[in-house]
Amino acid sequence: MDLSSKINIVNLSDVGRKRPHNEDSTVTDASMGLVILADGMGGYKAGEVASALAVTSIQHEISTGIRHLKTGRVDKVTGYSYESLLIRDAILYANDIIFGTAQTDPQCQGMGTTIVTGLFYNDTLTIGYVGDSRLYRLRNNKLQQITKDHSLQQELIDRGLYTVEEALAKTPKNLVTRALGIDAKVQVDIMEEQVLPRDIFLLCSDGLTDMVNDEEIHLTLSKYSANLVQAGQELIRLANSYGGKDNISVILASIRESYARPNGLFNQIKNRILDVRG
Ligand SMILES: [Mn+2]
Repeated sequence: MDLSSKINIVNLSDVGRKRPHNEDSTVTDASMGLVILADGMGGYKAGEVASALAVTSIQHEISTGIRHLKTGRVDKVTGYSYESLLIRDAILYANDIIFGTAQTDPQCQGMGTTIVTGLFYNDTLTIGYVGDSRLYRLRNNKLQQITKDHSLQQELIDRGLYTVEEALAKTPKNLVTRALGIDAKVQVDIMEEQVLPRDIFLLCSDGLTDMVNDEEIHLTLSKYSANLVQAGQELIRLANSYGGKDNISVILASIRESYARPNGLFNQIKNRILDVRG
């Protein structure tokens, strides 16, 4: 199913005002409903290598894997859709590649990257992520952060040691507690969200969220909801106007209409028969 007429996707990345390179990488495929954003870290240009390896390998794994996927089915062990498992496995595979490269290439030693991967299918969005790049949703004029940062700040808040305000004031920014490529193993968080027409989703790197607060992101998305390119450009302009201390990447996806699978009932019955057969 080609989703490009149902979902409008925009992909923008900017080096910002202070950094010599852009170490973020983004990839989108409107037809497949695939959005991927990575924020690399590491020595001279190694961050770029890590984030690029992540987005290209994940795009490749998902676009090849989806052709053989039994859509509309749920894995009995994990309770996740097969699409979700494909995303998780693609991210784990990216971790293997980045970790392996970091071990063998001295210039890439210690490199790593965050990842947020989203796949739209059957009025659903599955998100797989590691690190502190985020996904937000604007629905009924409410902005909600869907992902939860894998960061020191967030952990201290979760453990009740700090309030949000205290954590922001007292702990260093950008200390991620999980990233791709750092270790042979990594834990990927998976979320499955129902999607409604007129929803707008935002994936972004911390170069946006460290500079522009949620309220201003909300105002900007609401104001430019009819023009995603303008919305993205305005977010990047704001981040740069507040200093642009880091690379800024923004992927926006707005839902024009339902993209439920055609012949939904037929597929449901068919899948139930397949389930009975095992
Ligand atoms: Mn960053």
